[in-house]
Amino acid sequence: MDRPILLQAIALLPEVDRALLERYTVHRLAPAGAERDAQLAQVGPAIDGLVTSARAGFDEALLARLPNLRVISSFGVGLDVLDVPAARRRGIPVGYTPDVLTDCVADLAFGLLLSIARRIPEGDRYVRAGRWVQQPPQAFPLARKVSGARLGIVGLGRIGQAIAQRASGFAMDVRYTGRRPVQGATLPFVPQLQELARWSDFLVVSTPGGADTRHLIDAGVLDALGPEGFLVNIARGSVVDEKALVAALERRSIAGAALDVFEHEPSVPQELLSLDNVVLLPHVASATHETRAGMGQRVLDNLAAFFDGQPLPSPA
Ligand code: 8YV
Repeated sequence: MDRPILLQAIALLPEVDRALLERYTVHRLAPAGAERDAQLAQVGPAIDGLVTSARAGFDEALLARLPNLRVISSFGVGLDVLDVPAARRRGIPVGYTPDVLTDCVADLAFGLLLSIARRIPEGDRYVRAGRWVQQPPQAFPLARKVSGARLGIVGLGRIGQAIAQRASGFAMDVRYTGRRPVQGATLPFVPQLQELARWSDFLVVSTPGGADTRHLIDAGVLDALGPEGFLVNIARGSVVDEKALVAALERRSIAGAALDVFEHEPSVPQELLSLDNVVLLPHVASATHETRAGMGQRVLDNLAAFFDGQPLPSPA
């Protein structure tokens, strides 16, 4: 059989890129503009498979340039920038990488929660700046206890459930909201997000992104969370109305926020950079050697299954 021809929208791990080259002929997608246009005019009709990611995604316009495309394999669990319905209309299966990143994302949610509650990055800055040894001494402020606190989870999917599991180790009282109660879940379901926010000491966002959840966390939810409440977001920046969040943090109408994701990555609002009651990370929830290797393997497995005539192990 001829080597299948792939279009690769984004560089993955070096070992995954090497594995792709071993089995396939790979074209790296050129930067948007005239160069990409020329590339797609030339190789578009020959492409069998598209390799992309939860960040690079794909849209209908790109699919239109790939008239013989047969499979798509995406690195990541998020589908918000992948036009899966457009692929479905053409009967093109889309593979993605759920499960393998659940633990790391849930771990980081907890890392963020502990960081903001216990002022860990703030304490680190305090020690480095020499304020601990300063004369007269400058007291480090007291923090918020995590064990036994109330945790509200917005979206009890795979990742939300893994966060709840970790919370049980901290003897936290956990409730959740979502579109509907999750079958088999024993945690209390709170239908109204604002009601959950009002109840919560920590509100963790673990919903998918996309149009359905855009600005779900708005000024009303933040008001309900209140001056003692903390927001943690490991989902998508789009789920939080960032302007409302900045306003709430500046007014101290919520206690703090710990964020791995932002509305317009990689740009982070200037106001957040100067606040002490926030912890900011550069979208790294899945970024460990182990998990990224697992995600890369899933990208390869989805492609290999397709070209071997098998169903995709992780179809979207
Ligand atoms: C990745 C993610 O950082 O899987 C996702 O949806 O957001 C992260 O795991 C990234 O999107 C991979 O490209």
